[in-house]
Amino acid sequence: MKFLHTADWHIGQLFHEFDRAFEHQQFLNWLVQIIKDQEIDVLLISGDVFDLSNPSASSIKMFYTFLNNAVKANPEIQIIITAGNHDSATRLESPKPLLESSNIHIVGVIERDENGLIDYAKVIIQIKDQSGSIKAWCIAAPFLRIGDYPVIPDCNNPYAEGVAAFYKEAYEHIAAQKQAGQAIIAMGHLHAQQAEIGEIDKMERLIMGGIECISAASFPEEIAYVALGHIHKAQRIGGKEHIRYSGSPLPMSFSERNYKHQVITFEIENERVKNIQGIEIPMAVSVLSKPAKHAPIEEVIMELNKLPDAGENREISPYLEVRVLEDKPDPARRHKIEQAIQGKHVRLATINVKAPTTISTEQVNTDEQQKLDELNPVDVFSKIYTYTYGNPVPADMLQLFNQVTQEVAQTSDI
Ligand SMILES: [Mn+2]
Repeated sequence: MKFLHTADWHIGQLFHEFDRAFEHQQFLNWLVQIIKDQEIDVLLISGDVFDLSNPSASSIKMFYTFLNNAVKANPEIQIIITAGNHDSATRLESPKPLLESSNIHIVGVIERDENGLIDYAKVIIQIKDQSGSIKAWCIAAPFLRIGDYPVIPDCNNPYAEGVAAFYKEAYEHIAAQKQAGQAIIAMGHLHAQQAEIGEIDKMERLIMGGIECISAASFPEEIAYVALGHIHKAQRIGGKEHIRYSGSPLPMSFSERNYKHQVITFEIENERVKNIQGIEIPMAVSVLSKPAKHAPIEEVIMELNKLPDAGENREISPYLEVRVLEDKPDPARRHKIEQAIQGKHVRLATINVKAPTTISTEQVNTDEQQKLDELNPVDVFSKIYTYTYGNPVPADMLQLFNQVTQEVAQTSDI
């Protein structure tokens, strides 16, 4: 039985204001072809199908069209979809009644029974072969929020220990009814310990309040494969081949430009996993950072001039991050860059400005801890300038700033 594991599609994501519908469509077309060519029996999507909890009509349509095409590519396919932290658990689940009769399962919400206990039967999906006999069981866990996992009394880490207990109890629920020769697999949308993370993942961690990481030991040993989502870099966890992040199909930030974006396929035979393989996803649109290292604007422009000319199709022009080294503000920076890339085969996504020498906030602040109302506007301006550019404000600029503050003061006196 052949499985395909993917996650973190983030359909509907804007890349620095650019709509990515074209890229998502290319990926989904490619995936349908892979399902067909590789004769995939089970497709696992481990969360963050959409980028927003209220996806647009066109994003939803794109997803359902994909499901329809995937089923056409292999009418016997089983599809298991879980909600990530970006998805609305209830909204993702809303077509469930319609899909119940098909082989498409969506798990967004953790339900409880009349006694208030977690209803594990609702997150456990039976995977059957063409003759209808059970070949494997899947713990289809979505992103778990407070209240979704068991409460462990007197523990140091309620989240990490609660999530571990969730997988253990779900596993026991299956173990009590499964027969020999049937495998158990699990899905999860979480931050695993020792996971290598990128810029966006760090941001998410801050947004989510830096909740604790889940150790690889939280998944019972008998689980044949753990299909994870949430971290965008494809990787295995805790040195274990069978506990993996598939990674996101599209780069979500410039820091992900060197990732090998992929989906994972594996086979289940009896209770074991075999032939775990990554299939690299062709990049419809690449992300470029120019120059390789931050450089003064003159050098940057020379580098940008070397870029190839644009072809017919703007949809496939690479996204460009321009890296500029600046020791003083340059109001014409954007204009110069836009001029240089006119007619070039790139789309300007962002300008990343850096000072040659950076000063930490502490260095600027330690001389004296002053209250904001003790500082005059010129002091605040000087401190921010020094912090940003690593050198003192030039005399002419300071004079102009003084002039402005005096004018403002005079106006407010009247
Ligand atoms: Mn996520």
